[in-house]
Formats: sequence, C-alpha cells, structure tokens
Amino acid sequence: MTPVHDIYFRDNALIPVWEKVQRGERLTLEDGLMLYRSHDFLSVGKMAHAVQYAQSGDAVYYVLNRKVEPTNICVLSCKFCDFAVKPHEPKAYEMTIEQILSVLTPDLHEVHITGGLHPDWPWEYYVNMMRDIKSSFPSIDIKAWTAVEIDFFSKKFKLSVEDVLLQLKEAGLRTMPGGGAEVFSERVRRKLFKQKVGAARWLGIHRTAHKLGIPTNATLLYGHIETLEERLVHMMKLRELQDETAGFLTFIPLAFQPGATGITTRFTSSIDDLKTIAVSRLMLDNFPHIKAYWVMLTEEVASLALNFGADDMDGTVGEEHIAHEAGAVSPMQLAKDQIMRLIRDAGKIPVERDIFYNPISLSPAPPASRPRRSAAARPHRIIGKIPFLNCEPFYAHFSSPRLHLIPITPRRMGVFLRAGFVDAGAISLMDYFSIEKEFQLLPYGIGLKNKVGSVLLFSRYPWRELDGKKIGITDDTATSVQLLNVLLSHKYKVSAAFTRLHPVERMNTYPAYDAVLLIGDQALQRAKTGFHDFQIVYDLAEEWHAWKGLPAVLAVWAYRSGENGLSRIERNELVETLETSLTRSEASGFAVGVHHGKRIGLLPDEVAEYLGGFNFRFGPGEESTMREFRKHVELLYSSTAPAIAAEEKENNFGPTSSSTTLVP
Ligand code: V47
Repeated sequence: MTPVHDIYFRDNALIPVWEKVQRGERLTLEDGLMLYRSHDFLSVGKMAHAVQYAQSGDAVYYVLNRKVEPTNICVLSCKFCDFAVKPHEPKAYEMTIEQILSVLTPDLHEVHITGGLHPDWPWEYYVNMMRDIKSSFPSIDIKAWTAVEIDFFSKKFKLSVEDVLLQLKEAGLRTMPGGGAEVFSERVRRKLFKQKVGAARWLGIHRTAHKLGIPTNATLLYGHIETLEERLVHMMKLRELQDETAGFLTFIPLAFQPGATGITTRFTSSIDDLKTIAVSRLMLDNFPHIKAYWVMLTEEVASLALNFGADDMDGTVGEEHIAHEAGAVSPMQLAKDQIMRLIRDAGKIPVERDIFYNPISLSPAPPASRPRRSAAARPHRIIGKIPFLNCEPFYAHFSSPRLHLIPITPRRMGVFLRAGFVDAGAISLMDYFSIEKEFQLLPYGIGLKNKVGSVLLFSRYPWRELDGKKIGITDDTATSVQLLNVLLSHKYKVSAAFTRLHPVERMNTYPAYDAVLLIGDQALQRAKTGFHDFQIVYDLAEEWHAWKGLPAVLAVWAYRSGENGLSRIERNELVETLETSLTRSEASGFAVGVHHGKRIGLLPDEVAEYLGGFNFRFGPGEESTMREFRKHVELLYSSTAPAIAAEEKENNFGPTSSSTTLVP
C-alpha cells in the first residue's frame, strides 16, 4: 500500500483543510462541514487514509470476540430502538449466567456485553457475571456496559458511578463499549431518547472510567434525524474529553438501521457511511482507532472503509441482536477467515488483537490456495513500526510497495520477530541479544545523545535510598528495565524489587510504588504534566552518559537473514527507504513528528528539540555502548538468571499478562 501524501484535488476548497491536516492543526466545525459537503469525496477519503496510514501503517485490527446481550427487557422506550421490549412481550428473553458462559469458548479474546436495562435483576447478578466469566475463561477479556447501563446501576443500586465501576473492574471488567452516546444533541435527545442520559452525563461517566484505568470506546448513531453540524459537534466533544484523559481506544460511527421505528425508511447511503468514517478520522486527531463496524455497514462497505480512514474491523461478533432486530442485512457472525479476506481485499494486513489493541498474531501470508513462492519473491515483508514519537523519523516518509508497516510495541517486537510474524524492525537491544543468530544489524537505531527525556525514573527517593524499595516498571521494553537494573546494581550498588506495571494501571497514580520507570511517549507525557508524588525525575540516558561517557542505546534496526530472511534486494530496499525517510525528516527539522507530538500534548518546538536529541544513525559510540551494556547485562544474568527467565516466560501472546516480580 502506498501512502497518499500527494492528492490531486477535484475540489480546490479542500486544499487548505489538507494543508492544516499536514501541519498537524486541529480541524474546526467549518472544516468538517466542508469535508462532508464536498463533491470530491474520494479526496476526503485519501486524506483520511493518509492520516490512518501514518498512525497504523498497513495494519487493520480484528478480535476474536462474542457479543452477548443478556436481556432485551428494558425500562426505557427509546423511539429509535427495535431491540428493547417490555417483560410481558412474547419476544422478551433473559439469560442466566450459565447460559452466558455456555456461548463463550476459550479461543475468544473479548466478550462484548450490553443489553436492556432490566427492572428486577440485583447488583450481584452483574458483578457475579464478570467474576464467573473471568474465572471460567481467563483468556477472555471483558468489554461491558455502556454509560447508560452504568448510570442505571448507579441510580438503581444507590452507588456512586465510581463505586459501580470499581466493583465491576475488581470483578473483571477491562474496558467499556461506546454505546448509548447516540448524538450529543439535546434536540435529538428530546425527540428520540428523552429518558436516556444526555451528553454531559455520558461524557462524565467515561471521564470517571478513564480516571479509574478503564479505557472505553465512543459511538455516534447517525443517519436518522440529526444534522451534519450535530454529528460534528458530537465528534468535537469526544475530542475534547480525549485531550483531557487519553482514555478512548476507538470511535465507531453506527449507521442507523431503520427497522420498524418509522423514523426514516432509508438505510444510510454507502457514500454517507464512507464520508462519516473519513471525516471522523480527520476530526478525531487524538483517537488511536476508527472502527468500521461491519454489522451495521455491511461487509462490502466495511472493507471499503479500510481505505477511507478505518483501521479496526471489530471482530467475529457471534450473535448480534440490536442491529438485526432493526433489519441489518449483514450476517449474524463472521468467521475469522472471512474477516481476514475482507481486510486483505482492501490491500491491508489483518492483525489479530487483544482488548487493548496489542497485536496477538499477524496474517501477512496470502490465502493458502495460492502457489508457494520463493523467499525472494515473497509479496509482503512485514516491517515492525514502533508507535513512539522517537521512532517517527524512520517511518514518516516510509514508502515501499513490498514493505508493509505494522505497529508493534517494543515489548512485542522481539516476540513477533522470533515467531516469524515480522521480518525487520527497530528492536529493543535486550531482545536483539536473544535473537542475534538469525538477524543482521543495520546501521540505524534509537541512540540517546545525552538527556532527552525518553527513559525516565520517577522516584520518591534519591538513587541510594532506593535499596529494598518497590519499583513499578514499564511493560514496554526490556532494555530500559535492564538499563535501570544495571544502574542500580553496578553504578549505585543498591537492589530494588521490580514489578511489571499492568497496562491499565498505567493511567493511574501508582500509589503502591516508591518509583516508576516509564519510557517513550508515556515518559514524555508524564514529565510534562508532572507526577504529584514523585518529586525526583532521573533521566537514565543522562545517568549512563555521565557514568560511561557513551550514548545510551535503546533499540537497533535488525532484519531476518538466512533462508527465510530478506533477500539482498529487499534489504537494500529497506535501507534506501529508511535513509530517505530519515534524511527528509531531518531536513524538515523533524516537522514529521508534529502530528504525533500533538496527540501526546507536545508543541512543535518541543517535538523538534526532543527528536534532535537522538542518534538515529549508529557509529562507533553506539557500538561501544552495545559491547559495554552487554557486559553489564551478562553480569546481571549470571547472578539473577531465574528472575530474568520468569520475565522471558511472561513475554508471550496472552491478552493481559499479570505482573511479575523481578529481583535484580
Ligand atoms: O447504543 C440502537 C445503537 C448501540 C440501532 O464499543 C442502533 O466496540 C443502528 O454501541 N441502528 C449499541 N444502531 C452498539 C454499540 C457498539 C457496537 C459495536 C461495537 C461497539 C464498541 C459498540 O447501537 C446503541 C445505539 O446507539 N443502536 N438501535 C439501530 N436501529
């Protein structure tokens, strides 16, 4: 897939909007209207696709999931809803927890639970449901309860929203779906769903969830009586909350299925569907993902949407009732193979994910029926893309028909390279040490000249007082953890207990720790916003540099060699692509990172200063560091082999790994 940087506009009025997007400037309501009203809808799609490509490369995410609607009995009577019924109606149903468990299977990674607001069920039913699912199916993560349901629980059971969420979280809830938002317009609410929560309450509940470490999704129900302005105001309200909390994972435009409501008799047009995907990708510049929900869009439009800004296909779903009661023409469920086919048809790479969008497996190969090709003629090579600002210069102008970019966190890169899912990438130095026999180095990587604020230890104590203390460590990369380990053990001669931070815990305030190690974007964000209880901030690159007189090295570029590895032509193509991207990024004064910087709250000057502090091209200094660092790590390994082995074991594909204690 070629990135769309140059667009030939048929509607010149779009050009200033495109220039704004390229400069990383935020779009206004008027810009949104211009995008919606333009006749040049293919250019709007190309703009959105370029933004999507810059964020998620060629990846399109799907999850093996099952939708469960425990009941259709609902105390509300929203005019647009064909799903809800009253208890006496023949179609009314209620599922017991046993019935819910009976539709789940261990191969799933997510269950999506939402349904009617039942008048009689007790609070224990909901909490026990979470607990029983988690204990019966540890590999299934739970996405459950819309803000409307949380509001209902809070009022009915006289608990604060915070208590409701905390009890559900404690019982196993991981994320919340985005339903119930409808359109944030009082006018529409009064007409179609006047008993339901309004914008302020919906947003307030999601804000609370985010603060408690529960990421959530957001939806927009469009294609009924709302105006384009109302759709855009809705997006802008979500964007505002996302600026504050960064807790939204994905945005899902839901195409209204007319059913028998009489509100409208028409399904939304495919053009409106694709425009809404594209406009939301462009307006919601701080949302990581946009979902093409095939259940409401149909398979065909969902597949098209993957070239109009969407990078998320939801999942296999199982049974779905809300849209199908309203006449949705899509199948009730999609098999994994069919989802992968729809993604490949769009020219993208299917990436199976867990509930937090961590990749579980990649399927780059063409369908099995195709004849085998030699390694040299492989149609795809997968290049891992570390989704941190400090790696942006490698990918900002990455353009190659055969080299496909897939975002992979540093922590998973080693695993994916080892498993053969990925052919090359910037890999954590520690991971490289464990796979170096099958991989070759390229003269690129992430080296830190001195102090750049990319690997930070936020501490309540000075170095020497950290002896015996508890340190929460990033689950992002092994190298920064071992760098900390080396500094503690060999420079300061102290020993602390490391506990891996749970991914959800990252949003919290970490009261249980004496110090916390964060890297990359997270370290940057925390350094900027401040971390109340951690008064001291140590920059580990600065510490290493002051100690050794050498740059710190976090990651190295490596590619698979040997029989299944990159051919010489492919290797050269990769080097050329990286070199071009780096050169252009440097020449632009690292303007390439502005967009990414914006997403994590950095100004353009701060981005340029930050990126200017790295060595992306490696020379003798980095090589010396690699040798020196290896010596220190070998010394650590020889004294702490069992603890490190435990960490390696945890480095698997599981959905949510529990924390492991490492003793340096
Ligand atoms: O809130 C109800 C909508 C939502 C109709 O978070 C209808 O990953 C279309 O929120 N036509 C529930 N939509 C579904 C939902 C959802 C779906 C998939 C993924 C996620 C996620 C969330 O469905 C309701 C309402 O807005 N809805 N009736 C209808 N006739």
